[in-house]
Amino acid sequence: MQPETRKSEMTHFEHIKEDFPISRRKIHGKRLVYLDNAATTQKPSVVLQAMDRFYLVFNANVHRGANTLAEEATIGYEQAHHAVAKFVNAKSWKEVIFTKNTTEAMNLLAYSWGLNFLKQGDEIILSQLEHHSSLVPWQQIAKKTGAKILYIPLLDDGTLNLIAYKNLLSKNTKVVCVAHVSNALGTINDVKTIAKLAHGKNKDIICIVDGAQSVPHMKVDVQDLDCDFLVFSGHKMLGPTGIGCLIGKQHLLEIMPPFLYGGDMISEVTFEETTFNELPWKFEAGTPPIAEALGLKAAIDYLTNIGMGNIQKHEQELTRYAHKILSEIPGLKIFGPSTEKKSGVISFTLEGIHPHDISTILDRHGIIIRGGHHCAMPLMNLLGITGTSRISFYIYNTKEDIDLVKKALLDCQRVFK
Ligand code: C6P
Repeated sequence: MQPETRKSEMTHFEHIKEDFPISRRKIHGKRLVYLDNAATTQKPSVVLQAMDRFYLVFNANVHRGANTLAEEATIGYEQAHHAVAKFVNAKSWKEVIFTKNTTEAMNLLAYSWGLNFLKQGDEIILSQLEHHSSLVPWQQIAKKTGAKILYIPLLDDGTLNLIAYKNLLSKNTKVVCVAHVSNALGTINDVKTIAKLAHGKNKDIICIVDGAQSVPHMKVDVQDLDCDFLVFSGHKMLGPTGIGCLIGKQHLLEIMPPFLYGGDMISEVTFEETTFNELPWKFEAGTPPIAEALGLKAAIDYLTNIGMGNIQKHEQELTRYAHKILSEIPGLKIFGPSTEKKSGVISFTLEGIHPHDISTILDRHGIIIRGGHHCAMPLMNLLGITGTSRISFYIYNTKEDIDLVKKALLDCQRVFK
């Protein structure tokens, strides 16, 4: 089904699976039920075709040659920046920098902004919900600069304690970095208020939003959030692996030194000196992910055509249904907040059965989920557990998928009785 036909039947999500070739796949003879979308999503034909078309029709390097192929590749690559800018309402496409993924975007910030602008006694505020891709780079930069990390505590209901956060803000605060949505609990954090409180304290505090689990699932508007930086990954939003985004306010990107050095990020080089290229190329050294950028643009067009509001509504409905259905299983405990405060991520434990065993049994039913610490080990320690089982939804999931999960979990209990 072509995405153009979708607009008139926008909320008819049951047909969306047809756009995804992998949905015809069988696992152990059962139809594939893919519920590990927080890890990575499946790809629709339009994304695969956009990447194929690049290699089949106009494969060339960008910015490097006055020839038809290079011109077409360059135009396509730049259009992808424009598409991302529009998708998250960045002020300019120059504020869009392509990285490898969220992790690389966060490292770029930590090494370029953190290492150069932080000093002994400065404070970085993270939350107890953060993914290792925020925790680890900022811990390393804190060690190198003598800055201190403070954590916004988690409340019993799985949301962040914003009163405690307010009290953590001080004249020493230089960075606030929080995930918009927790990949481990599904909590939607009020990053707009978090940024507003920080900037109210001191307009120069750098507010970073980790949008890895929000940008694919809801409308995210960087100007509305008034965050200084937003990071996310293409592969979690129907796009290919190998491309992620850093969105940053232009005046901040202008004063930051490059993270990687080499070709394409320069303006002029002598044997002694180098001047750097303008934004965004200053931060995109070497041959960039061209096919991946075209794939990401196709994914954005596809998502936009469905409508981010419709996608969020669909996932909310699935989340409410899953809470109801899974809560009927004896010994099953769901972690994280109530359904109004969470996105389509459901983390749970099943009494007496290890998450890895649950993943294995569900796989035999054709159901792909994730079990473990979800790259949030400090959070798991705080909760007094080693890990959870996690199902995470996207546009192609249905209530029937959730019914199948319930059936498989009951089977798990029979196996481990
Ligand atoms: N989470 C999961 O939950 P990368 O690997 O760079 O594309 O994304 C890193 C990342 C950063 N922040 C959040 C909130 C995330 O959820 C993730 C990735 C995956 O299954 C892998 S642990």
